[in-house]
Amino acid sequence: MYTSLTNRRSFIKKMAIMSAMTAAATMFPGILFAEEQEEKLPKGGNLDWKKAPCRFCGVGCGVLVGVENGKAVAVKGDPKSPVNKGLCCVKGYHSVMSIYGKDRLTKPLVKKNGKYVETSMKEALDLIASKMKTTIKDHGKDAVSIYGSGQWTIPDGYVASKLFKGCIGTNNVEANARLCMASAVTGFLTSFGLDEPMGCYEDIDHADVFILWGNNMAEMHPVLFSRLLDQRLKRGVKIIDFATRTTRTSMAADKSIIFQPQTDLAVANAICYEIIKNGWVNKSFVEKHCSFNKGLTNMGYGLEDKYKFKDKPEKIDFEAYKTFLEDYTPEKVERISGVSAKDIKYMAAYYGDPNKKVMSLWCMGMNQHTRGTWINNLVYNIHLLTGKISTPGNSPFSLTGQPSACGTVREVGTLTHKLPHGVVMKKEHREHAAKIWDVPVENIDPKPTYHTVEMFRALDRGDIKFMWIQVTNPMVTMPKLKRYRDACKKEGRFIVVSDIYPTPTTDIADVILPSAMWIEREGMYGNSERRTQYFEQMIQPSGEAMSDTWQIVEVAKRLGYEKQFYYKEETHIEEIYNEYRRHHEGKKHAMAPLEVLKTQPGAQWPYVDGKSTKWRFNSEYDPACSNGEKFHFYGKPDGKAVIWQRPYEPAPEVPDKDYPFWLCTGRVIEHWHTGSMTRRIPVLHKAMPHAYVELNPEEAKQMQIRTGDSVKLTTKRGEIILPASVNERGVPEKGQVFVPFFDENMLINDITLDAFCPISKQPDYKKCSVKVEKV
Ligand code: MGD
Ligand code: MGD
Ligand code: SF4
Ligand code: MOS
Repeated sequence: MYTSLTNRRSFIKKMAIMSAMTAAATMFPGILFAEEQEEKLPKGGNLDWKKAPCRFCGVGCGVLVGVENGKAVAVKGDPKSPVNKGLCCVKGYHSVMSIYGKDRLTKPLVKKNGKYVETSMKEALDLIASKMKTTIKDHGKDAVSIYGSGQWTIPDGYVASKLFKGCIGTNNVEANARLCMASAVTGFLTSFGLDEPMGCYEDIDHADVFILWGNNMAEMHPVLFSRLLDQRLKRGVKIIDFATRTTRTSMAADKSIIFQPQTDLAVANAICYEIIKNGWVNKSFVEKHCSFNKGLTNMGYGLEDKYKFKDKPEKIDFEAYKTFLEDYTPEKVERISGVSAKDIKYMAAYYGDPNKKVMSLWCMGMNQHTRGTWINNLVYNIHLLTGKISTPGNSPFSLTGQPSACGTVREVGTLTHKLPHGVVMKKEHREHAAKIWDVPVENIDPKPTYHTVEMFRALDRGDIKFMWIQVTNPMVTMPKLKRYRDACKKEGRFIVVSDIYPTPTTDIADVILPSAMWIEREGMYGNSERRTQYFEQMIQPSGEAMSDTWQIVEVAKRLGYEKQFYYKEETHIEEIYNEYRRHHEGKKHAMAPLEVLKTQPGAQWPYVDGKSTKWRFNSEYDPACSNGEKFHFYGKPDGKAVIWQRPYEPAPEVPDKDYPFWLCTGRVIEHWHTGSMTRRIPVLHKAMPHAYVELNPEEAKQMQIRTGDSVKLTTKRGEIILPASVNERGVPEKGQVFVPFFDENMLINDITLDAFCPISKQPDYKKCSVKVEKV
């Protein structure tokens, strides 16, 4: 029933005997130990406060960490940070406690005859390098891979990309942000030709209306959400929560509008229909700054292996686009979406009102979507038609989740097709990277290999034999997990996992490397608003733990790349950052010098002439604009942003008579993703001790299910039993259920679907069909 993984099970058993914990408590390794630790933390005294960005979410709050006797013992919000202005959320305040869980990994472990044996760091790194060498020799360079994270620091991702893409010559570099931000990226690229938001958090201080497109900001971006609430107190702004379920965000909003899963596509088109019909189009803006495209449709859902898809954009004109929208009158869309025509018109009227500044915000509801690229495009369409973009308060804003999904994955380019500046497919981009990396340009392969889901499928097939996993826990977070767990365990695969705690992913590793966490090393993160932030090393790493950056450097040297990995241990972060900055030189993407990051609460790229850029594509703020107009979308060759004709298409798996409910998955405020860190923080663990399935109250009553009762969920991929939650944290609509994924003992991903957006390759964790039974 509740999954429990072998080697941790024995560890738990040992601890259970030692402290005579209850059966339930044994399911949470580490947590009780952190509690003991709490007692031991020094209290009061002379704290030395040092600044850092928060370890957790993509808001990127500035925090001050209190260090005493070599230990991080307290956290407060940095009042100087323009992001959070001194505030933090529960995760931020308790973040330092996640360093001190009793079962921190402190020594490398190597699997020998099915058992983990402690070794020295030197031996473990020697083994990894020799495994990589023989794998490359026997099976070619594309048999080795690295799977990283939006929680990698910038230097971690940079050296990973340099080693794999530049030196070894394989594009087998991916990161978990594929599961998270890929649709946001392809949305930006198709609409604007350049990634990342044009606006910034300061938009919050100027906007009159906030429309949230299926993100639960009160729980997932809490400090930013408090800035919205603060504006409501000060200026009476309106907050509209447009979502598929009722959450704490809906409860705090001025209006909650619920739509059926996937139909946001239809509603966005209906809003555009209304804008045109009512004459709310900003004609001069559209004529000067926009062009119209139509893409391919019926492009599948990436379920087939080796699925190849090529979009073929076709230019169209405004009239053709207008005709296409005739299918999306509010009355027609009401029937598909469940949103009343009145509510569609209500939202359209705010977007259309020239006297209201509107900020749209979104995150995983729109990105984890089998038409994720499309729905990103469609929300940009609304802002482009009305010209509400790139000015303070008028802002389509794609929120990121992880602290450095932008900084490390999108900007450093740790995805198969990417380079720090540009893409592997383009010769001039390869030449630029090769020059800085000091490698022959022929080393860089012009063909992308595998995106994340395909990378694990390649491991399953045996095309990939070696995988190094850093700062991510895929044996909890991959969709359709069982297939990929079985793949990792296959004969002839060699898996290295760098983590700070034992997890279901370290359970499948051949080598486990203990990593230095966050302020145990030096690094930088980049947040949602293009802000790069630096943190120094404040405390000593636990045991032999080594930073992820230096682990890669050590292996690179062993593989014979001493020339490229010339960095000195004492100064390597600075050397790497300075080298990295060279990739982004120029007005469109320049990164701030390290001295600036050290003294300021971060800087926003493009950082030009000693200044951060707050609003891109607007000549008043952005020095890269050069067309002599107020706006310049210089990411596209013609300087124009694209309005895309994209239809509504249903999800790949919809409820039917055998699996009559929608299953949505996501997060809760207390826990960070797989809970490996937050479940070791006693207060957070106590507040949210285990996963559950959220049911609609009326349906729960019909099925005679009450909170705490066991409920079996079955999809085409398997089944899982969870306790019910009725009228607690969130309330799903009829015909829908919701499960958070933080609990490694109740692996919801064993039953999710691995269908993805064929353009972004980002899986849709928000929708599949499920059977719900009381057991
Ligand atoms: P989720 O819980 O993943 O959160 O932040 P969010 O995206 O805000 O998303 C759930 C929402 O998806 C649901 O409430 C539902 O309304 C919406 N949804 C479902 N189906 C659809 C659909 O068809 N269309 C649309 N538009 N919406 C739909 C995620 C973010 O949170 C991320 S990516 C990360 S990496 C961070 N993780 C994280 C965490 O683990 N814990 C905490 N406390 N905060 C976090 N912040 C970040
Ligand atoms: P995390 O728990 O963040 O989850 O998924 P993951 O990245 O897999 O994993 C981070 C790991 O790094 C933890 O094991 C932690 O202990 C370890 N760690 C912490 N600090 C360090 C360090 O400094 N070095 C090293 N080496 N390790 C460290 C997140 C992913 O999940 C994301 S971003 C999304 S958006 C997806 N969302 C999602 C969903 O909405 N629903 C479902 N069902 N599944 C999902 N999976 C995806
Ligand atoms: Fe950290 Fe995000 Fe909370 Fe800010 S909102 S304190 S960045 S987890
Ligand atoms: Mo979730 S960044 O946005 O990885």
